[in-house]
Order: sequence, then C-alpha cells, then structure tokens
Amino acid sequence: MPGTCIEMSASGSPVEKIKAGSRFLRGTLVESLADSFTGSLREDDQTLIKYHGSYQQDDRDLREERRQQKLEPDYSFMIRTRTPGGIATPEQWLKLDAIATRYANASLRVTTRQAFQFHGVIKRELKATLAAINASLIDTIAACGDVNRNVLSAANPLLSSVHATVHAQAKALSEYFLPRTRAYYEIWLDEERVAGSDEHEPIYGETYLPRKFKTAFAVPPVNDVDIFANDLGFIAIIEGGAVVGYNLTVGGGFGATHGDPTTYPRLADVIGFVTPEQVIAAAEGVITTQRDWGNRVERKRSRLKYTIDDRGLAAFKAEVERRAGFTLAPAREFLFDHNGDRFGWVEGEDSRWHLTLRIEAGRIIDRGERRLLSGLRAIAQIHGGDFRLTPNQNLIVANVPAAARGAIDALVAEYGLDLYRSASPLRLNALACVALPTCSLAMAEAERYLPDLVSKIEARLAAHALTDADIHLRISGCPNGCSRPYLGEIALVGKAPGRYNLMLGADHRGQRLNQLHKENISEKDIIETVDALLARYAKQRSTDERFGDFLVRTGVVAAKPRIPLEVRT
Ligand code: SRM
Ligand code: SF4
Repeated sequence: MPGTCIEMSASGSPVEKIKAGSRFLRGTLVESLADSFTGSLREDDQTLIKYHGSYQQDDRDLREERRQQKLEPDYSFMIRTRTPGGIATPEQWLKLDAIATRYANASLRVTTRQAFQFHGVIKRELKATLAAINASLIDTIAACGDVNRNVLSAANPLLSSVHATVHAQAKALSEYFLPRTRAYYEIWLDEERVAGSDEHEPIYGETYLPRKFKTAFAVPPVNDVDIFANDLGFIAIIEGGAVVGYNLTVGGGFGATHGDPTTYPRLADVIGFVTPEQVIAAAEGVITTQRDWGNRVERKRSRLKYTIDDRGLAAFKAEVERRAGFTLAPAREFLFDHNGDRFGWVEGEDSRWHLTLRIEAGRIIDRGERRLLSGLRAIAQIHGGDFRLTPNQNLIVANVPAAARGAIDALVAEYGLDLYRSASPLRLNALACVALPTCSLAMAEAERYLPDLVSKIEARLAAHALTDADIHLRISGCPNGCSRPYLGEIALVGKAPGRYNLMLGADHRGQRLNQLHKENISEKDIIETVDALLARYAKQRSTDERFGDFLVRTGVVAAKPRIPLEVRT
C-alpha cells in the first residue's frame, strides 16, 4: 500500500527522501531550469529529472581540461523516449531526426530497450526539446527513474498478427503503469496546475518504487528481448496462430558492483501462466509487492531480484497471487532458439516485407561513407510502413509492400546502410553500451571501442577459419550491464580505462549467464585468451555447437542450470 512506502522513506536512502519531498516529481525543476548561471540542475533535481526521461551528464573527454581552466564541467542532458515495443511512424522519425539535428549532437541512439536517446542537449534548450518530442506524439515520461520503464516487445516481424497482439498488450501495460502526476505536463508543456487538486499516485504512492523496474514481452522462438534479464516478463504462448496467454517471469536483473558479492546478475524465474485478461492484474501484483517489500535503504540491493532472493520465491509468488486475486496456472512449454536479430529482408505472414538493418552500437549518425542519419531520413520520406527499434540496438524498416522494396534498397546502398550485407556474424550481433564520454558511471570504453575490438577478434576468427562463426560478443563500460553483457558468449565488462573482466560461456538463447574467466585484463590479454579458445573451438567443436556451449562442455567455464519450467524455490 502506498502508506507503507511513505513510512519506510523516513529511514530510507537519500533518493527515498528526495522522492518523498518532491511534490510528485516536481522538486525545484522550474527554478533549476531558470538559473542561467550554470548549465547544471540543483542536486535533488538531477535525481527527479530522470522520471521525466532525462539525465544530466557532462562530456568526460573534456573534464580534466575544463577543470584546469577552472570552468564547470561541460554539462548537457541525455533524453530517452518511452516507446513501448520501439515503434515509430515515418512522420515521427522525421520529427525525431529534426530534434536530434537541431538540439542534440546530430545523432539518434537506439538503446537496448527499444528507445531513442538524444545526447548533448544543453539546459537552456531542454524544455524546447522535450516539448518538441512530445509534439511528435512520443513522450519521455517514466523512461528513467524508479518506475515501470519502457516496455519491451518482441520485434520479430514474421508473425505479424501475433506481434500486433503482443505489442498492444505491451503498450497497454506501459500506459497502465505510468505515473499519474501532472508534473511532466506542467514543467515541460506549461499545463496550468489545477488549484486545490488532490494529487495522488494510486499504484506507486509518493515514493514510487524502490528502484527501476523493467518489463518485457517475448514471442518464442525468438528471445530478442532477453526476457530473463527483466524484472517482469511475459512469454507469449501461441496456439493455432493466436496468443492464448503468457508464462510469467520475475526477478531478472543485471546490475552489479565490482568486488561486492552481495550484488550479482540474475536471470528471471518462470512462475506460472496467465491469460491475456490476467496480465495487468498479475503485473500489478508483482509491482506492488516489490513496492512494499523492496529494500528502500540500500539502493544497491533494491531491485526485485534481491527482494525475491531475500524473501524466497515461493513467498513472493504467494503474495503476488494474493494481490492479483487468482492462482497462477502452471507454466506452459516454450522454446527459444536464439536471442539476436535476423538481418535483411523477410516476408511477413501478410505479404508485407520487413528489412532489418544493422546499426552498430545503435548509433545513427553520419560518419564517412555511412550516412545513417541522412539515409534513414531519406527512407522516412518515402516509407509508408513503420520503423521498429530492436532490443539489440538495430532497426527494422517494417511493413513495406513488395513494390516499394527496390526504392528502399537503393537508398540503403546510396547511404551506406548496408552493413548487414557485408559484416561478419560477430559484428552483426555484437552489443555495446554507450559508456564514454557521456555515461557518468563508465569505467572503460564500450561503444567507441566496439568496431576496433570486433576487427581484432575477426582477425583471430579468420586465422582459425571461423569467420562465419556466429558468436555473441557484448561489451559494457562498467558492471551495470546495459548491453546485457552477462548473456554474451564472450563479454567484456569495464574495470578501468583499457581494462576489462573477461566473461565467457553464456548460451545464444539468453537462458544461461556467462562467468568470470579473467579479471582486470588488457586488450593484449583478451585477444590472446580468446585466440587460444578459438583455436580449440575450431578443432574440437561438435557439429553446429555454439562457442558458449563448447566452453561449457569442455569445462572452460562451469555449467550453470538453464531456466527450469517449474518454479525454482
Ligand atoms: Fe543502463 C544506468 C544507458 C539498458 C542497467 N544506463 C545507465 C545510465 C543512465 C548511467 C547513469 O545512471 O548515469 C546510462 C546512460 C549512458 C548514456 O550516456 O546514454 C545507461 N542503459 C543504457 C542504455 C542506453 C545502453 C545502450 O547502450 O543501449 C540502455 C537504455 C535502455 C532504455 O532505453 O531504457 C540501458 N541498463 C540497460 C540494461 C539492459 C536492459 O534493460 O535490457 C541494463 C541491465 C538490466 C538491468 O536493468 O538489470 C541496465 N543501467 C543499468 C544499471 C544497473 C541497475 C542495477 O540494478 O544495478 C544502471 C545504474 C543504476 O541504475 O544505478 C544503469
Ligand atoms: Fe554506463 Fe555502465 Fe551502463 Fe555502460 S554499462 S552505459 S558504462 S552505466
């Protein structure tokens, strides 16, 4: 109950106090924005602005130079959209492109959660930028902060009707769990506050959730959303071509702190089956249990995964059922065969065509011959379908009639959007988080390092005649795991500039975590270690055996259980 959160906030973490005193996320944001002496917001407002979809950042490449010049850091803001299932119309695309060009750093960043990010917006243009995004009929409410965030939905375009059903369910869930405060509309869109109105948050209460909360919908056999990395998940069960319900998953999450064994990545458990009509009630049971049971004192331990491990899965499940008002049915059989994207053109069941383009590290920008921002602008100008962001930072030009394919292909070639045709499987499937220079938590490079790292591993693959090996590589600049590195067959997790933990042995279905293989090593060590393992893989793998599975079978990393279908207690 909301009252419970308010009581806990008295002894809660500093963030709990900021939320409690924020008058439903207003804080002093209006005053902070009006202060033209600094590019920064007041401290508490830096926390509150996250709930409006933005983070204050500074250019870390310039930090030292500016410090020496006695200048304040080069502050700017990252803005993240709430785009459930990552769908945007061509009209919206053109507006977002114009915003990126006018207010941000002339790039659109596709995130690992099917959202757009803008980087480099300065404080005095923040209000105009958020208003312009809203005018494109996309908002940024609850894209960040301790609330249910942007909801993922399978991007697989082949099953058009199932996709549409699941996407509608994901969108409805996203809207149901939006904060009800009018703060966003007042601060960014100049909505008048209704005098004497008695505002309250019926689901969240005034201290919202203990921590961020993430929800995803998957459509087997593709686990493109990495369902088991989410706090709450729904795995569609399809019978006779229709969605009959969903297996419910709870307790996934990846954030960890180096050297602190009380924090760890955890895959979600499957706890039962719900009908489409039961989805919202089940989600409300999970979210309100986490609201009331979650740790509000120690933020490092406040995600749902720790609530479940601390209280026990059986107790958690019983409480969810009590709140939902029904008993969960037994989980149904499901099978995932991979967790990446499939590139190039595919024909959907309704004879519409869908083109998945590779966007390296999700960065849509004009760079040399690859003029991605301009090319996608040109496509948006002639495209009559829609765009879909994938949870693997790629982009689908979706719902194209057969007759329009040629024109799109011509633009893809003209603007260098055709990486999907030439890149190795390693490059196509690699993920990297943003990291430096904007992420304040980065310990090492990720996005900027990815192309070079891939080239070096590609050279080793070629040396062992493994160029076509489809190996999933993921790199994160710190252990928070924004590129979901703990599901990489090979993964680097940043430790310090130029140094990484090498993680090995996840599967390619998003069902087995990898494990630490070597700690705090340099590029030379990384390449040598990977090279030696590739040499063994080339000689000893069995037919169709994936690299991660090979590493487990040969004992390079210890086997960890896959996701069981029954409840784990
Ligand atoms: Fe993330 C914090 C970027 C997906 C776990 N994440 C951040 C911040 C906001 C840094 C900060 O707090 O100051 C990063 C902004 C960097 C920048 O300059 O843009 C950031 N996270 C991203 C994105 C953009 C990575 C990307 O390259 O695509 C993804 C945006 C998703 C979105 O659209 O909402 C992103 N972050 C993830 C994921 C993957 C996922 O959700 O599927 C995870 C792991 C799953 C999870 O949540 O457990 C993830 N991000 C974190 C964490 C660790 C949370 C924890 O439980 O400890 C943090 C740090 C925190 O919350 O304190 C974090
Ligand atoms: Fe930043 Fe770390 Fe997330 Fe990378 S994993 S974006 S470095 S918080």
